[in-house]
Amino acid sequence: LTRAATRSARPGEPKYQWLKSVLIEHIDSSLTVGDPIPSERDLAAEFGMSRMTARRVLSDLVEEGRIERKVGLGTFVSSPSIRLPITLTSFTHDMTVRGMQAGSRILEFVRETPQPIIKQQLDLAPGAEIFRIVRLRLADGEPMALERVHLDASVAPKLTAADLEDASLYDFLWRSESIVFASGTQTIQAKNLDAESAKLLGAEQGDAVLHLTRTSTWHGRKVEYTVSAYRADRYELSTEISSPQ
Ligand code: 16G
Repeated sequence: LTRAATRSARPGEPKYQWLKSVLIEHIDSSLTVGDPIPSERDLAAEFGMSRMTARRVLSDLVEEGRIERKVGLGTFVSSPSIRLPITLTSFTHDMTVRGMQAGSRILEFVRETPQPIIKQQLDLAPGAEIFRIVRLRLADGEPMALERVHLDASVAPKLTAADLEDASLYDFLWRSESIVFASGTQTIQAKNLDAESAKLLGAEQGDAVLHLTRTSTWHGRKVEYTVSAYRADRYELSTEISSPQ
C-alpha cells in the first residue's frame, strides 16, 4: 500500500482490526473493481504481523464480498453485491431501479405438456400446457442469473420467444393480457453450481448460488412457477422484519 493509504495502529488496536480497517478504507477511497490487492506475504511484511493474521483479514474480506481470489492470479477488488428486496417484482424491474440495463439470452422456449411435478406446482388440469422458458439473465451485459420459467400457457396463448428478446415477461403479461401478480410464495435455498450452469454464468462449478423458487398467483390461480439461480457473489437478499403480532 502507498504510505498515504496506511496509518499507524491506534493504541490497543488489535493487528487484525488495524489491517482490516486500513484495507477497507483503501478499497473504498482509492481502488475500483478489478484492482489487485497486495498478497498475504507482502501485507504481513508491511504491517509487521504474522502471515496467519494477514490471511485471516483477507479471508474475511473475501467472505464479506469485498475482494475475490482468482486462482493463480491473486486477489482483486470484487463487484459489490446487488441487494434485492424479497418482493414480487421482475428481474427487469429489479435491475432498472438500480440503474442497470436488464437483458436476456433465451436458451429454451417451448410450449409443452408439463412434467408431473410442474403440473402439481401449478395445479394444472389434465391436458393443460405450459411455456417452459429458460433464460440467462444479464445486467449491464454480465450474466447474473439462470431462470427457468413455467407459465400456464392458457393465460398468455400468444406469447412467443420474440416477445422476450431482451424484454420483460411481466411487462408482456401486463400489456397483452392485463395480468399483474399480486401474491405468491418464494423459497430461498443455498446451492452449488453444476458444470453446465457455471459455464453459462461465467462462474466455476461448485460456486454458491441463491436458488429461488417462486410461485406467482393471479386471481387466486397459480400461473407461474419459476426456479432461478442467482450468483451468490453478486446478490444478497434483504427483507423488512418485524416482531410477531
Ligand atoms: C424474476 C422472478 C421470476 C420472473 C422474472 C420475470 C425471482 C426469483 N424470479 O426473475 O419469477 O419470471 O423475474 O422477469 O425473483 P422479467 O419480467 O424481467 O422477464
